[in-house]
Amino acid sequence: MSDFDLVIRNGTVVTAADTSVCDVAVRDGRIVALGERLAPGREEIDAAGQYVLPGGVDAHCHLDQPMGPGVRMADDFETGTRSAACGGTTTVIPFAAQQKGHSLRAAVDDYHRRAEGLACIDYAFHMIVSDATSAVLSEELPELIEAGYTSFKIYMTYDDLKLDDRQILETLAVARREGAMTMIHAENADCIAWLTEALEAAGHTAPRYHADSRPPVVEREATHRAISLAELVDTPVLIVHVSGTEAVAQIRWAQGRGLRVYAETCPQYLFLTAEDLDIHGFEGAKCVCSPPPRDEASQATVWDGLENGVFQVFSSDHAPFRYEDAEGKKAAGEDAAFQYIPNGVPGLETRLPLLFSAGVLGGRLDITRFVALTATNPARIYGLYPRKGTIAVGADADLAIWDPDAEWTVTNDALHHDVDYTPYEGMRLRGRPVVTLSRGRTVWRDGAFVGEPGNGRFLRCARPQPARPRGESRGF
Ligand code: DUC
Ligand code: ZN
Ligand code: ZN
Repeated sequence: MSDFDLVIRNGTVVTAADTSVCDVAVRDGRIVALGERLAPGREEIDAAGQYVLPGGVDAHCHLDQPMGPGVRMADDFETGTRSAACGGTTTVIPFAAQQKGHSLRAAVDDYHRRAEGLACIDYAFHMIVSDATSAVLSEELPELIEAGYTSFKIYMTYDDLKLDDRQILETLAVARREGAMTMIHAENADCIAWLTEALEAAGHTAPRYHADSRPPVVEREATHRAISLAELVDTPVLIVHVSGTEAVAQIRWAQGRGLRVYAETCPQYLFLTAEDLDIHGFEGAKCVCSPPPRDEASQATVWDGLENGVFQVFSSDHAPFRYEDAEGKKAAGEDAAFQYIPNGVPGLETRLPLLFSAGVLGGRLDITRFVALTATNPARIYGLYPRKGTIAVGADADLAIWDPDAEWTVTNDALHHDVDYTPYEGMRLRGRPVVTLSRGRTVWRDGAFVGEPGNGRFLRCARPQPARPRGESRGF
């Protein structure tokens, strides 16, 4: 009787540190051996000529998040995690969002109910702190951090979410005391409100003006302020969805000074520009997200930052709203002014293939760096490592086998989310995951989803264990 449930043979096994051609053996959902000529397994996969990577960790996505009246996210835990699995991701970390005037604990409890029985892959929660009352800061937040919700996002914009500087300082102080990671959405709310009013008064309401209402300086100022507040409190922060050159310069400056400032970027800042908001009719609404995509120079800066260590994390920021839907992008009507268009683009399933094709096979990113950005670093930063994010004896058998020779075209019809479009329709890509395993169970194979809702488990996170940001100006 074989000792192994599964042996994956002769693949090029990649971690954030190394690549080596070897076999990977799995038993009871975990990796139990790595080596040459391992004993036969009850099941075998021949991965010769293919890469065996840790399953992706998508550390920033929105699933079934309650929205304002009349707006609904297209993906719940079932369709979102299904789509993620088909794109080589095996862990997602969406957000339990506190509503102003309500408790944080209530948001976490509600979010567990939304996930229950639906997730096809494992998941953890970040929290969103939108109402930093003294009860939240002194009781709920410390208790929840202790209970395994060790990261939270705060906003510097959006009226229903934003904190002012004093509240940010107080919230960061709790993060420092409790050892949590704070994610910051850095855009200046007053600048956006002022610009939006001026654009509206001039009749500039089409989707493309969304980008003009949130120019780079608005993100740059808030990024600098977020860094300064974190420096004052002396606690690490992670700046999410960084869009381009100006914000990157602030982060590089902070990292050069030795501050623990981490940064995340997303596919929309590599593959879209503000011009994608300026297409016929209302269609630009499909690419309305915040911060908005910038220009080609910013795309180049973001690529550099992925390569040189300014960025630690590459996430999707999947925020799914259907285009042809009265509760989606058109919630406020077919020709609604840009400020009423729900913000966000879908991307759970395309995140890894886009970066693999243009980054790894395009010669911009070493494959070990790809693994670091998409799996290992997010697992470390959010307290899931080494159970998730790497290939090592004892880790969960969350694996993706990639065929680097596959050539394919992105079409929304072939994706597995519940959104009716992808911003990347028609893109030609090279390389794709051919098998995804979640704790040893196959969830994606040869173009078919074969997982099951309910098999995904909730993950309590440990305190973050990030390595210091590398940032190029530190010189190593
Ligand atoms: N921006 C966010 O901050 N969250 C969801 C989507 C978006 O565009
Ligand atoms: Zn955000
Ligand atoms: Zn987001």
